[in-house]
Amino acid sequence: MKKPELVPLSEYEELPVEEMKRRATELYRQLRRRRTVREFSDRPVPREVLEQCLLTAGTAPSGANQQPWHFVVVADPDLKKRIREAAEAEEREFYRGRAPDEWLEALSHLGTDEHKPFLEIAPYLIVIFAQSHGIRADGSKAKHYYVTESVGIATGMLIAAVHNAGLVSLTHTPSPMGFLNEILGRPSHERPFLILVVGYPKEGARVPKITKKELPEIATFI
Ligand code: IYR
Repeated sequence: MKKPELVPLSEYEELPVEEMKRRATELYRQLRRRRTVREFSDRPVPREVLEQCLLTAGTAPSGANQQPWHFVVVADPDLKKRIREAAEAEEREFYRGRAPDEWLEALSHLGTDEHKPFLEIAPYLIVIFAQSHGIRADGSKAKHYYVTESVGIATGMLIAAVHNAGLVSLTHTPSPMGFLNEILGRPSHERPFLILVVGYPKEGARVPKITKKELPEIATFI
């Protein structure tokens, strides 16, 4: 067993209560403007912005700090085309029979179908992989804990970072996603978690008319 090594909490900054309230409200105002977008422009995005957003995602808490994620940033047109073709093949099956009617009904207000042009149009696809285990220096396997929770938190932080940078994103989950391991050459202990499509919205892009639940519906103070 390793002995914990503790250091001072030097980065923490306490805020005056008024400032705390202002900042809490300001972040809500910013994040409620985020929308999932499906109509992308092909305008290029500086790679450096993505690097910063990925560093932000990488600050997420994770089970035993094992950071069980890997982000593959796909900009290569040929790879994007292969991903689109494979995703659309799965999605055709999904929309034409694999999905139960109840699922298709729940989705119907979004207007999605098996066509995924954004996978080729958007400048970046960030394919997020969840690692069931890590590999120690001696080559042995180190089991990872709370992998889905950890990768979900990091993905949420990535989505917020991309929005904060003035870009839009789409969480895309073709099912199943095993083809991503093959196309991107990732090992079998890495499970594709989702594809985050990132870029600028197409001019005149439209989004579904949806609302978010009010506070009493999503939270209980007791
Ligand atoms: N993966 C499909 C279907 C889909 C499922 C859910 I739940 C969504 O919120 C949106 C789409 C697709 O990407 O079209």
